[in-house]
Amino acid sequence: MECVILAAGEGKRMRPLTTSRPKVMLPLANRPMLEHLMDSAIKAGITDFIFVVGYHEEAVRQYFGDGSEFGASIRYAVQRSQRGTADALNAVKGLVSDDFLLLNGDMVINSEDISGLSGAVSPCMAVFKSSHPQDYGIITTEGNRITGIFEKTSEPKGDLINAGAYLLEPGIFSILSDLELSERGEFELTDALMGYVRTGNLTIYNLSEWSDVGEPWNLLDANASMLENLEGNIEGTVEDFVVLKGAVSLGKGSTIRSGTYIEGPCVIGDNCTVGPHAYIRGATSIGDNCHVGHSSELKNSVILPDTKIPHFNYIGDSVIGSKCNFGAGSKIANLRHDKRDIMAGDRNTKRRKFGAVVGDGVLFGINSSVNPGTIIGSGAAIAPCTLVEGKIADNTKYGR
Ligand code: TTP
Repeated sequence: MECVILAAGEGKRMRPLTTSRPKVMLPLANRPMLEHLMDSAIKAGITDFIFVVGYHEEAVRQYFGDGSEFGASIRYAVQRSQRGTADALNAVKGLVSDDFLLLNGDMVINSEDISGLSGAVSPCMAVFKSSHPQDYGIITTEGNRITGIFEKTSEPKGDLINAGAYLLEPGIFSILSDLELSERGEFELTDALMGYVRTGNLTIYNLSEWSDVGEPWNLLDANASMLENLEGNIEGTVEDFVVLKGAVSLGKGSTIRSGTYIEGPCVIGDNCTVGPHAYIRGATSIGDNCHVGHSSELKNSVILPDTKIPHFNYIGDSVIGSKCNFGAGSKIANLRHDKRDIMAGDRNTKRRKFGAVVGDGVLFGINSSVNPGTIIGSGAAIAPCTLVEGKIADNTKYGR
């Protein structure tokens, strides 16, 4: 069976992390989220993929190639402008001739569920019982048949959400061409499925676990869930007087220097230097070529490659882009004094602990302090001793 993965979206909610890369290439446990999804499908016995690419498509093509390095075969279809999920699926018209799986590229789903969904009767939608259905499109059912599909609303009619994974038949392509733009100006796959709903033909498959990765703070939960199964593996050098607790993975050419204390799960990429005297707490992923130096503490964070956190820094519950430099003593706070949920602009992260989202190439002057929920655009430069808060545009000089 072929598996179509939608990976063309712009990922606006993930900005600034998606300024220079597609959302599906953002790392969980140091590997692109799309690779984890493909791995789950491969474990379910699926080896033929069609990736629908568009926004920064070169990054996906370069990393995955024809799929042979991953034990898979990958073909590509291109969605030139991002006009919605139905439009993205339409890009594979003529490429599939039998029932096929369709997966959104920005989610975590396990291989047992992919296997179960691929064995269902098409057309079928994977659904997940959510404790916060108001954040998603939901469905109503009678038995295992879908009776309604509804957009996100503050008063959802149920708790079964559309998980963005389907088993479909090629007949769907004739429906796609007749769709009209939705209220938010997109061609929506859910509109295409309404015909099946009206005839009572669309069934559900209940997922055992699922998470979507649409907002920057979702990366922290998805990263932590990937690291739950981490097996410790040390390929680099660990100097004397280093304490490693829990699962720690260290890449080739990396060194953990004396006095460092790491509580896994923690994955450290290739060619990194950690310490002396650094403290890293789980669940943290540190990309290749990073430096975490003396008296720097990291906790529950995702750090993209080539970032330097060299002296007396604290970073908690944050997502940090690549090629950033933290001046000595610069820190990111992750908890409000009143312990309320951290807001990132007008978006509620629904987390009591959240630090910041930092784009690529951000430079922090010494002793700068970042408030919880701050979003710092790529290429921003923060002046020394500055209090940083709110949303900072790309390439801004912030502070005096
Ligand atoms: P969305 O999360 O709805 O859209 P997005 O990824 O562009 O993100 P944002 O809302 O933050 O801008 O997309 C769900 C999936 O569908 C995701 O895997 C990307 C994919 N997609 C496309 O391939 N093409 C599109 O035109 C859209 C809108 C989404």
